[in-house]
Amino acid sequence: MTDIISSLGETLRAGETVITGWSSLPEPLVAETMARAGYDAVTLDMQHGFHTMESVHRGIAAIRLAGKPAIVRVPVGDFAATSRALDFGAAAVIAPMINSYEDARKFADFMKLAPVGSRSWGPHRAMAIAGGSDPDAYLATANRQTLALAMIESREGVAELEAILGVAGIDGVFVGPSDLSIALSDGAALDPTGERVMMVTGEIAERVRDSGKIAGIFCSNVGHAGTAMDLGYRLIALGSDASILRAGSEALLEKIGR
Ligand code: 3PY
Ligand code: MG
Repeated sequence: MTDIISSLGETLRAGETVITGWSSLPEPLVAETMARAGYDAVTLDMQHGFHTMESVHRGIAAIRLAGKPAIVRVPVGDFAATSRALDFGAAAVIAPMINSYEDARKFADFMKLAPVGSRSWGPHRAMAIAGGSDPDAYLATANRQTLALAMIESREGVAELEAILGVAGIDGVFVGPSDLSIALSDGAALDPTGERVMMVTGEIAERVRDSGKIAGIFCSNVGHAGTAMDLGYRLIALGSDASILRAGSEALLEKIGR
């Protein structure tokens, strides 16, 4: 495989920061535009965004065309979709609501080829868009080069963090501050940058650092992203296509008095 697949893992493992755009609109040209605008990676969201397997496989190719790695967030519990995202050339997959050791094991099992997991063979598209066709090379490198990122966004997930991080085949975590804020407040508040969530976010970063794995997080604004980076997060999701389009449209219309 060429380094377009491997670069994301290597960059993050080297401690460098990766800023990913967040694509919820299921149009490959939008994801490609974000990649060309300068994001280090683009994440296609199948959980809350409108992406489907169809737009994911086209979106990955479009992001790759712009020379950037693609990340896919699958729907809750849809572990079969994780293998398909890898087959289509995703450099990393984010699985939401990983709340237990068992969830993490299942996720890793679908993400990793033997002997780590039991992912079924079929990365023909992934090899093609990486510009290679050497199955032996893919088999030898895919488990390390493609990343399984477990979302920590519940009380159970935080409590089980060490066990989740201990699963072979889990490369890191990705914090969901919105769900975490609802969980930590027992449903009283959606406050992704609140004091309580930020404290737990800091604790998670420390525990991930001790494990030697990768820490990522969804950030709601630039200030949040700066704090997350200071805490040690290296994969930072900042800015969704829909919100950028809306904010840009509003700013333009305001300038012309509308
Ligand atoms: C959360 O903040 O809960 C997320 O899942 C971010 O997308
Ligand atoms: Mg969430």
